[in-house]
Amino acid sequence: PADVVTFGESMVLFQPMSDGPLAYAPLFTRSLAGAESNVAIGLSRLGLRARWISRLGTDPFGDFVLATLAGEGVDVSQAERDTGCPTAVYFKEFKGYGDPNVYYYRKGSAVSRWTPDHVDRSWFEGAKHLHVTGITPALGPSTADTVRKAMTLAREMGLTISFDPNLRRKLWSEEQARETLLSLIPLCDIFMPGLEEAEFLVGSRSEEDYGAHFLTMGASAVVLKHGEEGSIGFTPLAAVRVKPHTVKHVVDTVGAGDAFAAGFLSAWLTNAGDGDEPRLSEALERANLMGALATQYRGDWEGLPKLAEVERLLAGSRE
Ligand code: KDG
Repeated sequence: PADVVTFGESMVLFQPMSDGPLAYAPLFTRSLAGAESNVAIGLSRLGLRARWISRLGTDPFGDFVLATLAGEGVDVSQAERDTGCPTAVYFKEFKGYGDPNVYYYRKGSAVSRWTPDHVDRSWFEGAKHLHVTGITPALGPSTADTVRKAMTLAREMGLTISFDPNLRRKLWSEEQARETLLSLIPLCDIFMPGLEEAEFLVGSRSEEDYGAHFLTMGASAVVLKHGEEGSIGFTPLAAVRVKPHTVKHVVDTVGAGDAFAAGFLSAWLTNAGDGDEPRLSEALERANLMGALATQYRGDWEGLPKLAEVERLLAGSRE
């Protein structure tokens, strides 16, 4: 059984050991990246059972991705291997300020070949919740339909669904991204955009208007990520703003949104009975902390805490 299922593409990540132009970086470390597997690792570290569904090449990088996720306690038993396509690769470029630049080598990857026919009931059996992102629909000719079918089937099977739009402008045109991401919102229960993504999707509005708008589109909870300003959650019964967990230095922002999602879901899914307001506050507090901790290390997920550390840090910040 799994508490949460995620599905999407994970890549081998190469990070230069020095800041500055990638063209002159001689040495790299190798790790793993992928929004959905980041969430799965975050959830696993927080004590939930996470299942990650994907496709990988039959290459050594595919072996590495599987071994790393399995080592983090994530159920990878349903990830498929494709003999004809490679595992995707991804490079970051650190400038010494701001968000890193990213370079993807994922065209023609095993995940880019996903079609709705691959979606299988066994993906969701025994699970309570599905988490998807707006990256997968951008990856191949039929990956958007694959995501749509997966969300529809998961819903039929009684799972709740969270959706992080994770807008990646390098992967598709603005028009395609806007249209596809908007079309998936009615299929989710929890919609979790960043403030800039909300603006990209429906134009500039107040935070309250974003909350109301996405609730009207069919979500039962909306979580707006406001980075260094914290986050705000909306349900039809409550609106809660939670201040950020502040950190002195930000090392690498990539992966912070996934850590935030893992923090939010870990609390939201395990605490159903308290009423919307305390439930939102608790989940947002944990989400803010996870997002902040993820920025403290190079790499998307290496710095994510285990449950005991989260509880210790949250208890400390309430004193
Ligand atoms: O959210 C972090 C992701 O952006 C990173 O792990 C790589 O999945 C990735 C993507 O497609 O950008």
